[in-house]
Amino acid sequence: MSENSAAEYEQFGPIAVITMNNPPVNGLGLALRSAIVALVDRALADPQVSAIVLTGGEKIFSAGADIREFGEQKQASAPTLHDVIEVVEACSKPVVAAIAGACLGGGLELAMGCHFRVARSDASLGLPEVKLGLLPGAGGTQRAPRLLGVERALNLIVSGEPERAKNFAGTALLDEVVDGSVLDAAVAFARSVVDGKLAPKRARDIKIDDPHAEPLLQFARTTVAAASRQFPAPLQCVEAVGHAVSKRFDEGLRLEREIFMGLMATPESKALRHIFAAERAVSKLPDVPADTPLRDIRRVGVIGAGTMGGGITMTFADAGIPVVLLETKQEALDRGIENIRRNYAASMKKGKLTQAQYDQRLALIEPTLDYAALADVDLVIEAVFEEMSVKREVFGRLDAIAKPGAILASNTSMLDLNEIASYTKRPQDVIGLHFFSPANVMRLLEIVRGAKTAPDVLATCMNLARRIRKTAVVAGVCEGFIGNRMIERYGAASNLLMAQGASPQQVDGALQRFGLAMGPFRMNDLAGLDIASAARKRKAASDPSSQGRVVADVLCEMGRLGQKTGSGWYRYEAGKRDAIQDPVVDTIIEQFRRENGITVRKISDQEVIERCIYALVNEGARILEDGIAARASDIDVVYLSGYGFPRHRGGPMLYADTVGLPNVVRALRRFAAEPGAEAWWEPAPLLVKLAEAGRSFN
Ligand code: T1G
Repeated sequence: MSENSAAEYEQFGPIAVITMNNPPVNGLGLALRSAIVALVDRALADPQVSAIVLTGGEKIFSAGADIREFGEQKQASAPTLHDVIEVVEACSKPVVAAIAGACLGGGLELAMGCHFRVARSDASLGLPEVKLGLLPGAGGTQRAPRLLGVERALNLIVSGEPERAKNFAGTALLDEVVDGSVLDAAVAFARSVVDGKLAPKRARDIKIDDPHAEPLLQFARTTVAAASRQFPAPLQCVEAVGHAVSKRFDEGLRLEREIFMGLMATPESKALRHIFAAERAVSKLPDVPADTPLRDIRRVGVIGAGTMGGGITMTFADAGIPVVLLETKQEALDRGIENIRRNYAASMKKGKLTQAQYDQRLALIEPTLDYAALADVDLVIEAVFEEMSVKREVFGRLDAIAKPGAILASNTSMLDLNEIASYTKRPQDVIGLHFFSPANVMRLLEIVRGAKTAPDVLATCMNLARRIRKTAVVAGVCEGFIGNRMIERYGAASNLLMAQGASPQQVDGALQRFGLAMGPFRMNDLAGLDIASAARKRKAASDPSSQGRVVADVLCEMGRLGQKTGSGWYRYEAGKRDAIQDPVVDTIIEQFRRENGITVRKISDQEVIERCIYALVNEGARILEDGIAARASDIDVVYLSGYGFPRHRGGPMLYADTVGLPNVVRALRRFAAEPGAEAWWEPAPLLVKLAEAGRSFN
């Protein structure tokens, strides 16, 4: 066998086997592309070789183009993926793809360029480019319709969802679907091609003759356009498939390439590629080696059966992890269990859960009033009242009861984790696991590392987050960690805009058009105005310089706490969630402006966006300066998975990069220069430094 760094060559009689070898996923980077071409040429030049098998081995074929090359010269350097596929397809000797594991994007396009394809039944075949804001740019939109028919090709390309190889059995996409070694099967298949003197079959030669093609495409255009307003790629996918139907192959290929290059340059694709990389970077902790040994988490304890404790309990039960749920009073415990039961019953009613899954989850939950029941759990998460005296009592008891090596976690959203850790003799085992309500639904989990949290505790919780299907971001200890610390500035900015002349519905409307799932005032009504009001009062008691009485306090005093009381910033019809403008609130706002001598001014939607989003970005820069977040893209992940930030903008920090940091700095300086402006409008030093150096956050 001859070793080439990115691919290997081996001969079995008249069959040459080329095995791609570019860990971790055989990304089709320049080195691998060059190796494949060189080894196909070697097989062509060898008269002993009658056929070629191209494979990635028994674990993975290829995850497609090497995303790390995107935007770099390498991506366009010859041999491009197009060149490689052309070499394979034009090869005079039959080329058989042997597919196991992931065969995605450019990987499947390469396989479709081969003359025959043999796949293991459980292999995963897909064209996920649309999830990166792209389309299959190496012939996928032209070959897939020829091999699968227009309808199946459209579904595969527009959904971006992979399917098991067995689903393609009997189509021209796969010549054989096997169990066991796909390499043995492919070599045997190649021999049969040689013995049978079968000519190489080329997808490009298949004519599409589907009378339903046009109506299908028309239907796809309408449905896709409606479903993907903020993303150009899905509709372009349909157009490219349309070219496969109406144009000659090479013309269709050219048009596909044109569309692909256009999509590569869109901000939406840059945002989605950024998110792809960001969601993988979060688990990399500079000072925690990837091979840090993990503690075994087999059984978990949750203290507190309220909304958060119940949601956290469900999160572990959903992941099949046994949970001991502790409360201090029987009726609180019963209420907590009843809420969990009701939530699962509702999921069952919606068909999201079977009766068996319902029973299995409830069987995993052990309610108790006795701390001793936590003696042998591997991790305890407290979700008790947000009061330091209560945390102190709980952690003192945990320290005495929990077994050595158990991880003690607090779900606190605002309190100082280092102080909490100091109430135990094992601060190295203490960590923050900040879930977002409802905990069994929200993907975001902020993992708060204390000054003394041990690296293996951190690594264990990062790994656990994957098991409970959470997107975990590590935060340092500060008030509000990452998400809530930034949302506080965003809320203050929206309140300032409202006080100075923008109505709550103007602020919400502008931000919702920007792409936020919900504007700040509607979000306040959903969360409840009393929570923030109580936090403000607590802060004012200890820090007289903090923000004074605001309109929300007036609304609270009137009992307008938000959706839960039928009115807050908006009015709500019984049982409905539609936010209806309420003239009572307009009067209160006008009165507040008069009492505070505020001159009302006309405010543009652009200013609403700039003030609210740049307030987030500026605080994000400070969070980076303070070392609370390891990287800017972590902050983006927090906002995308926990605060409904629009994915087509990639997160607040990427959005700032897209706007251009000098423009962000200029706007912040304008806001800071206004009479009476809060000091935090001053652009953060890091932001200024990057802007002046012509650099970006990411
Ligand atoms: N290129 C480079 N690296 C990749 C990669 C890729 N395509 N896919 C994954 N990785 C890295 C990833 O960053 C991580 O790195 C490691 O592999 C494990 O990934 C012309 C242009 C294959 C199903 O969109 O869906 O082809 O963190 O954590 O959960 O038409 O990765 O270890 O340093 O996700 O087991 C189209 C994307 C490309 C497939 C494996 N292909 N990848 O999932 O591991 S565009 C995709 C995935 C294209 C052509 C176009 C998944 C996976 P690190 P992971 P996983």
